[in-house]
Amino acid sequence: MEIHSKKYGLFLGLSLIFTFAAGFAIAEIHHHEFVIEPKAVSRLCRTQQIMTVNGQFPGPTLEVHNGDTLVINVKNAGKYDISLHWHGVRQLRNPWADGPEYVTQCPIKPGGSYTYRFTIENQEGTLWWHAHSKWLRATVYGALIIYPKLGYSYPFPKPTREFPLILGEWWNRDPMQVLRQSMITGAAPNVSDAYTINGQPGDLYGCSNKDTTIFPVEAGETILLRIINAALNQELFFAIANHQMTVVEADAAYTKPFTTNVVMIGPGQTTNVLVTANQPPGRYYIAATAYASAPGVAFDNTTTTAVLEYKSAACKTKNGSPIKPILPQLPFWNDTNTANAFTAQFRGISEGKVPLEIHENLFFTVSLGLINCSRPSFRCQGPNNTRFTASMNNVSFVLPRRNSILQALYQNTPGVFTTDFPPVPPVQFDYTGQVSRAMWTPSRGTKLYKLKFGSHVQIVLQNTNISSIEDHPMHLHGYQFFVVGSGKGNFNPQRDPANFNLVDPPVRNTVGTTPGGWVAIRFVADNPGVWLMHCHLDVHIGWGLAMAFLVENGFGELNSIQVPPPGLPQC
Ligand SMILES: *[C@@H]1O[C@H](CO)[C@@H](O)[C@H](O)[C@H]1NC(C)=O
Ligand SMILES: *[C@@H]1O[C@H](CO)[C@@H](O)[C@H](O)[C@H]1NC(C)=O
Ligand SMILES: *[C@@H]1O[C@H](CO)[C@@H](O)[C@H](O)[C@H]1NC(C)=O
Ligand SMILES: *[C@@H]1O[C@H](CO)[C@@H](O)[C@H](O)[C@H]1NC(C)=O
Ligand SMILES: *[C@@H]1O[C@H](CO)[C@@H](O)[C@H](O)[C@H]1NC(C)=O
Ligand SMILES: *[C@@H]1O[C@H](CO)[C@@H](O)[C@H](O)[C@H]1NC(C)=O
Ligand SMILES: *[C@@H]1O[C@H](CO)[C@@H](O)[C@H](O)[C@H]1NC(C)=O
Ligand SMILES: [Cu+2]
Repeated sequence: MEIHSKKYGLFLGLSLIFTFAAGFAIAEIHHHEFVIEPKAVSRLCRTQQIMTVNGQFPGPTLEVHNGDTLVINVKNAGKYDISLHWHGVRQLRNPWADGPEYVTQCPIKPGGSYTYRFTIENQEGTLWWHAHSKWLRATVYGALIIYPKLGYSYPFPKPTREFPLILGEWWNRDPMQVLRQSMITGAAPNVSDAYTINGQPGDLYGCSNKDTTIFPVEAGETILLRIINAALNQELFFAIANHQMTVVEADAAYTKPFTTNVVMIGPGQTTNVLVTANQPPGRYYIAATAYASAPGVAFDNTTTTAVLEYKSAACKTKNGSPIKPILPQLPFWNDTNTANAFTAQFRGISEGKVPLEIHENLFFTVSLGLINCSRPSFRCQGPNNTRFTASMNNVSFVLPRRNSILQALYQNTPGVFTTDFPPVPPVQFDYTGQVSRAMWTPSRGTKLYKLKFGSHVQIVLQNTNISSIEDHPMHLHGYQFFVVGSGKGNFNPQRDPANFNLVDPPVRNTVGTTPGGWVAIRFVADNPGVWLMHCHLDVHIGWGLAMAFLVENGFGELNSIQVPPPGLPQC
């Protein structure tokens, strides 16, 4: 790996196969030009300008093998600052390529460019990439598919066909305007107008259906669907009429296979499922709709569809009208039991890898909140003249404005961040019970938590009932982690660890904190850098539901952050 990452610079501009000296594995370098540009697209019978990559929506699918290097030159021909994040890629010692604006880099200004260079090291499966600036990821996203190294195969029978299946969320407005309005008013932003599958809402929206996404299958074959939830603010239930799904991988980590009729997938998560076309040849809806865990909170209650279409099926009835596909049964929008039952089935294939001795025992609350206004005002249109906010351990995360955290760290620039993020909540309370209204307003800050290189970390993420109980899909940059336990109510440090799965827990990069419950994760802090941890509902990250880790360098160059790449944008 080291030889590789040092040498690829020599070959810039050439697209060639690079062979390791050892001669065993062949790693390829993939060069891509990504031009961020506005494009007029029509959905729900309206045409509007959206931000795209190379005019494509969804953006280009990147297909690589484990061990390959990507060199992606991003040119910003749009009107907004932007940065791109390679969601789930570990970026070992290379936080410079991670992407969240003001965290690991300054954004790419309109007219500017930045080349992301990174190598996939020991990861395979489905990941994705997306904008990590404000709400631009509403339309700037695409799949990142990592195949096993050449000569290696999946730990399940090879499917005859594979499809990326990206779930998205669509507004009949520029999403940046929707965000802007909510930032002015302090109220919750408008919910979306549609969900999409590979960019198309499907034909339940009372609009032209000719663009519905079709997944063609031969009767009898087994296909792989690489499901990605790229929705901005909504966890989703997903099902295929009359077809069972076998889950084999999630967040680029293989799982013990299990069969299910419904998938629950949070923004940021991916789930690979095998589907066997074992039904009478026909047309079957693939559908997704909201899993909305917060009682009384508005959400987009529509349903997006695509069609699983048997090639041998008749498309028209005898009189020429199209055959209406069968709709799958989807759970009710507040069906937390079904969501939890699905998630509980995950088992990893990571026997013997889970850290058992813990050096850093962290306990983080994840909360919404409200800021009181002294008097009614246009800027306080949250409930009872408030503004919405959110926090972890009662700190609402504030992005720096004048520098990125990583650049400030590297240049020793003071005043950009502090390293006093609390390891436990500053005040203990009944997290999931009735919380005194006086405690609903967090403090603000750009606080990081420092981790020693190589330390074994456990984090219990505790959901709270501040302002509302709601599932938060929590994403950690730069790492994959073991999900060792979860439960209802308040975490009990005496009783609950006894039930942890330390044998074959699932490995993920994004995990839900069940509404009114907790989830425990573990990882080894072997990747130095600044790594954001945040709720992947963009509405919540905007309110401050985030923190960041500063993982210190280990001993020697091989355990330290690489030097910054050329052309890193400055603020
Ligand atoms: C949000 O929804 C309200 C009510 O439907 C509407 O008046 C407003 O224009 C919408 N704002 C945006 C930015 O779409
Ligand atoms: C969705 O919400 C709207 C407005 O609240 C309501 O009129 C409609 O019946 C709901 N639709 C479904 C499918 O629940
Ligand atoms: C879900 O919502 C329905 C209708 O609003 C309600 O009757 C039901 O009790 C709710 N279920 C749960 C588990 O909250
Ligand atoms: C708003 O105020 C009303 C009346 O005082 C109260 O019943 C309600 O719970 C308050 N809502 C919130 C979110 O504070
Ligand atoms: C959560 O807090 C609300 C008040 O904001 C309260 O009505 C509700 O009972 C609480 N839920 C639980 C499980 O205690
Ligand atoms: C905000 O206002 C509510 C009453 O609406 C009050 O109960 C609460 O203590 C106030 N919070 C703060 C932090 O002042
Ligand atoms: C959060 O901090 C604020 C400001 O110090 C305080 O008023 C509030 O009670 C704290 N809330 C919690 C949940 O600790
Ligand atoms: Cu959240």
